Amino acid sequence: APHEALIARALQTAIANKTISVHFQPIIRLSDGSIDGFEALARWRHSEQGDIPPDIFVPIAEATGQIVALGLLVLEQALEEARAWPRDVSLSVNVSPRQIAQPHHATEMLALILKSGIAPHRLHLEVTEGLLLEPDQATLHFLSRMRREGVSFALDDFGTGYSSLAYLDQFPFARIKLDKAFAQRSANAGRSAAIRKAVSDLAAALDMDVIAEGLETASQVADAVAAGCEFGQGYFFSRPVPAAMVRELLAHQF
Ligand code: G
Ligand code: G
Ligand code: MN
Ligand code: NA
Repeated sequence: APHEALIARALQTAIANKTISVHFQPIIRLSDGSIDGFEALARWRHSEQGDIPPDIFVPIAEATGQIVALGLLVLEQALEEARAWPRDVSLSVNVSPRQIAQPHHATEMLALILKSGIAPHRLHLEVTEGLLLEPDQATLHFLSRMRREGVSFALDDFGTGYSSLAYLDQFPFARIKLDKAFAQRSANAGRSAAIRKAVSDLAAALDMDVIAEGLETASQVADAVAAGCEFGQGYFFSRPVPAAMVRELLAHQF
């Protein structure tokens, strides 16, 4: 569509000029309300169009291949910000399957990590479904190389696709991010509670932690705790915030 072509062209400029910024949303340890880390989320404020949401520009960047440069830019900026955080605070960054399938992408990411001085074990790469559907050599190489360097992986939006269990069988994710759809109480509260509990038990059996996403209310937090989820994320704790506000969140905790 011509609209998408225009956005792709503007995005090219934004990436080149590094006018994409990064916001951060805390990931909370549900046992004590402390902050485990922050997920980096790309933000684009266009000089004329105003905020363009990632739901719009990320899929376009994926379609055009710009996601590779965009992903590296987001990683670089997020790592730069994380340098100011306490050393035990983790950083989660989203990566698209298209990035990972890129030859030499591991080398490029590792160069940024090294340059930042951030310990690789503090970094969690969030990947969504599609990644391991038909993994090619480049993808498998990326995953094993990054893991060897100490980087962790989280399976994002878990439960919304059709083959999530196959991914869990093929690759040792450290974390599962239970999609926000499962935070909402459905018409039958007992059923949604059973699903949360089953995912949490599955994760425990596979030695993975669960992050309950999209927690907006105290009762949703209570439900996640009851299911045995270690971590939570959502508007109840905080919306994604500009980098400058991370310090305040760390001072305040939950
Ligand atoms: O930021 P928001 O909460 O609106 O995110 C919307 C979608 O865009 C989510 O699916 C999120 O994973 C994705 N997204 C945000 N930032 C990035 C990014 O830096 N890289 C990738 N691949 N996806 C991102
Ligand atoms: O797909 P991914 O999980 O990477 O993206 C996170 C997305 O979820 C972002 O768009 C973020 O703004 C959004 N988000 C974070 N917390 C909440 C929440 O509590 N409720 C809803 N509806 N969306 C949330
Ligand atoms: Mn994510
Ligand atoms: Na998610």
